[in-house]
Amino acid sequence: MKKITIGLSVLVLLPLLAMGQNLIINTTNRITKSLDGSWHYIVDPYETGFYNFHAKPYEEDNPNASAAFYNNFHTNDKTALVEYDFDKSPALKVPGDWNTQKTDLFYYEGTIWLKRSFDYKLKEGRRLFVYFGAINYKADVYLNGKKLGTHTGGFTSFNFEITGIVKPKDNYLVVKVDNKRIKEGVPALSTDWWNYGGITRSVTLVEGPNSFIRDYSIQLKKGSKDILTGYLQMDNVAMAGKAVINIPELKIEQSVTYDVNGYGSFEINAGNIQYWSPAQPKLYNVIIKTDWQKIKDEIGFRTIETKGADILLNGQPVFLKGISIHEDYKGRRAYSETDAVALLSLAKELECNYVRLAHYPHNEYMLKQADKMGLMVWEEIPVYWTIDFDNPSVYNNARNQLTEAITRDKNRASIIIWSMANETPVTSSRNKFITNLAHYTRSLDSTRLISAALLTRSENGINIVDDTLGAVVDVVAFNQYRGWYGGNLETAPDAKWFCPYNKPIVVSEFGGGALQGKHGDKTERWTEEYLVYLYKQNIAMLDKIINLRGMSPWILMDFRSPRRLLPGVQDGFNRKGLVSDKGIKKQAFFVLRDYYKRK
Ligand code: GCB
Repeated sequence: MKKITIGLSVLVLLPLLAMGQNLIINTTNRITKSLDGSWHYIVDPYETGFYNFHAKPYEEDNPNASAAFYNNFHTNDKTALVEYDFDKSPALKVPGDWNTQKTDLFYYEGTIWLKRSFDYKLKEGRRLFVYFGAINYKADVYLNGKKLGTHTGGFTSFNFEITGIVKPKDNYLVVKVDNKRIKEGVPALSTDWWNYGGITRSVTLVEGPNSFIRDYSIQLKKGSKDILTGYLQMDNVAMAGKAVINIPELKIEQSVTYDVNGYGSFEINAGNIQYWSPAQPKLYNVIIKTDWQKIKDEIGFRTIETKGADILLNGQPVFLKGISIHEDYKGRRAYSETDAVALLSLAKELECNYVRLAHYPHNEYMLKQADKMGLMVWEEIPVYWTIDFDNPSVYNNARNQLTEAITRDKNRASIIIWSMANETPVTSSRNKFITNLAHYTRSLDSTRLISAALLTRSENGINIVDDTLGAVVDVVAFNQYRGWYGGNLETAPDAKWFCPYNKPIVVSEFGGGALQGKHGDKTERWTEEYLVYLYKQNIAMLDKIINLRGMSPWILMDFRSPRRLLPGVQDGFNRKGLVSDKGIKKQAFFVLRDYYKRK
């Protein structure tokens, strides 16, 4: 623990934790240098480079120990004992999961250290940050032997300032990545997706002036057709000042005052806005200017609300023709803009206007592309199945992941729903946990809808959707697997449904498995014909739910899952994709596409 004294008060600092609050947004439109590429790595299952032989972390006991891997120790002294060497170790590509890059790391869950060196001339009066798109799951980050901080959570962005540490030459950035699954994690021990380890998204150096525009929010005001509202957040201002928001196409040039903390809120009468929608995904150039900086974004404006059973986009009822998507492309973690375009183009081919990005925040390319391509988005945090709902630190972890997701993505018109959780067991601690997350989300962003993928139950042959969280969310969503995990397909269209909430219903999952290319009778599991029949019968069934306002069947592409073991069929893949992991469409793809065309 460190202590620093400010004036008369003494602050006790916990070890540095990267939290959503200091996240720099829209990094792609800033002055940056990429640190992607080849990084040397050391596999360290015993965490030898972190703990001494009595299990004490070097950083507490002896931070300069040559044996601590973050010190990247080298010497010409031939008598010295040194038991590691990054530069003689093999390399991994960053971004990228380690599992699919090296066969011997396929099932690896534990610590791997990655190192990359770089040069950087930072001019006087400028500041520099290292920004990570995502690291799964826990990251300890060091520059030139100094600890920058720790980050927990595998799917959100974070950054650390390195202004005072970076040198013109030979910096070494060392990251200890640990993807061990833990009971107190979010997610916890069990998921139905691959626990890809590594620096799975880009690493970037972000440069800015001494005071800079760190964060901003610009959206249509709730309930208004033409008022833009939001805030600007400057970092490190000496006094109150002014910034300008410029939207040339709307002839907006509005001055915004920020206070001594760098915060300024605003409302702008925007006149005649062309709203963002799937039919016309209009984005406006938005420029924020101060004396020291100018930053550009492309932002769409739209309203999203519910009225009774309807979802209204820009005041008009809309049906969410969706598909669920994992951040998995052709059997590896997706990470690039090309991957994002490939996945979302398949959704467009399917005639979707909506995608559920399951089960965690996806990379930023997905959101920026969804904005451009006109796809509405459900974004989710990995509060999945059975996490430890009684543990306050688990709540703080989930809340922090939510903060980081909303901070990064709140200016994306495509996002219409924040989802709190997936298929969590109904208990009072879970209800409290998720209700608190929902209230918290509304306090950060009052303009979007809140949902969670719930479960149904059955009583006297009736399917009942009465999870108490239904009262908390704006959109009642549930997953159901009729004809796959149970339930008869033949009689599916006659199924009866009951939901006590007069709210829109979105079926967040249904589906079944098929091996692309396997054919047979519609009653034979794993055949394409079975999946076709399952889709037809499920669609016939769900279409009769009176409040149904959308669906996102499970799932666009076959994806890796260690739970899916059947040889010759699954081989480590969840086969519920409408497209195989090789990219080939199954017949059921066209069943759903035709339904969406008709709808
Ligand atoms: C679910 C889960 C999803 C699984 C899917 C399945 O209900 O939400 O993560 O992958 O079922 O295939 O069983």
